[in-house]
Amino acid sequence: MTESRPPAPPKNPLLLPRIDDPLMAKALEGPTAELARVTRPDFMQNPDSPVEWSSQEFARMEAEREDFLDWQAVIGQFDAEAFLRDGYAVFQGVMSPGAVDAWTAALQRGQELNDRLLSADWGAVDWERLGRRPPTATVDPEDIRAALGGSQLVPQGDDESGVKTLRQNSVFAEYFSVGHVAYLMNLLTHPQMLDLQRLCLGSDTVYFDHNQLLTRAPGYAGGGWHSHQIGSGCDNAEPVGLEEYRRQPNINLTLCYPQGFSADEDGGLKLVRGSHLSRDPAGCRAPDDEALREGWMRDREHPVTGRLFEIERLALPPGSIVCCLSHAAHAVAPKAQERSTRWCSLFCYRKVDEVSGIAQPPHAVPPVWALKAQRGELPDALTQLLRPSFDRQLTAGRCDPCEG
Ligand SMILES: O=C(O)CCC(=O)C(=O)O
Ligand SMILES: [Fe+2]
Repeated sequence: MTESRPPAPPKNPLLLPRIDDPLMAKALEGPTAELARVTRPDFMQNPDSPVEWSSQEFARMEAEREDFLDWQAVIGQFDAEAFLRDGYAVFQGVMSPGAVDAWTAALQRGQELNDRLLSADWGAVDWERLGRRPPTATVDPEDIRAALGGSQLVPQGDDESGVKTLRQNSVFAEYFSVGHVAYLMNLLTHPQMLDLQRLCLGSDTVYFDHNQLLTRAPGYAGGGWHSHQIGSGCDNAEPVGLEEYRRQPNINLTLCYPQGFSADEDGGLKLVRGSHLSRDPAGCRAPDDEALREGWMRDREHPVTGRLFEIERLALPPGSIVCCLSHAAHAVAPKAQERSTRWCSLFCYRKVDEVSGIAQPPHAVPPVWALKAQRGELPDALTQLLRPSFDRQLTAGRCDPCEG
């Protein structure tokens, strides 16, 4: 076998100075409607998916839109100083009752679509029009079975079986779920969502970074401790003071739990106050609580309050949201077999680097959406949010979200 394994497709192809791969170049040349069609194979049975919407459908979405947050409750529970100092803010029960129901239904629908792709014959995908040769391997059926009903479970070491291609193009509904389910698309550009981002990031201009379904089904083994990079030279760097930290191109992980969760064996979120200030995504990793306490957390204290680092296991009522800065240490509790699925939607936005004025490229905008935005085919608010996925001036020539 002389053929090399296919690398993952580039993250932000429109930011590249040129595209060397002829198949990829061809996929990005044609009408966006054609590429959109390829990302929704017939077996998905989702003809109304937002990636195929016309401007009328976006207009209808905006006209019919209702508040999804009790804004007074949001403001009442938010303390900007504490958010910056602790790295996260918890908003309990702030969704409107209508939003709790609509959001839950939207996540169930997204999961159903994700499972549909998992169960399908990927030979029916038009790989060449997605910009690559058809895969030479398939995912082990046992791995497929184990991934059904949950998120982030399909193995994706390389792109031999095409998983990364399907992920980056949001053929999987769990990645860029807003492109599959109308209610989620409505939230992406919703004025209240953008106000929440401005409130947390302390910036009038905010950009989209990535969006996922985070479904944790009964039997989920739990997610280890980690934090996420923001790029721009701010990762794995020396700690800085609060004001300097605020000026970084921070990412606000907005974790939305329409049905909430309890603290024990329920797929709940765990966090460590003040851990973001260490700016250490490379070092801040552990498979479980014990390992984090014995390892990374040991002898570390909150640099502002002086309190020893502690693991906080959240318990949230329905309609709750957690906003968390990317560098904050977080993990997910296991989900016991007898409990019901934990539903969550992740919406991430970021600000520009206040010192350099540079916007970092996004972690995950599917090429078809970047292309639509670049060609002026989307509503203004959405084009603006997606601008760092195609505007080389704004990103100062950077292509990678984690570039320094
Ligand atoms: O499932 C969760 O609550 C958080 C997941 C997470 O940390 C991630 O997707 O990076
Ligand atoms: Fe995470």
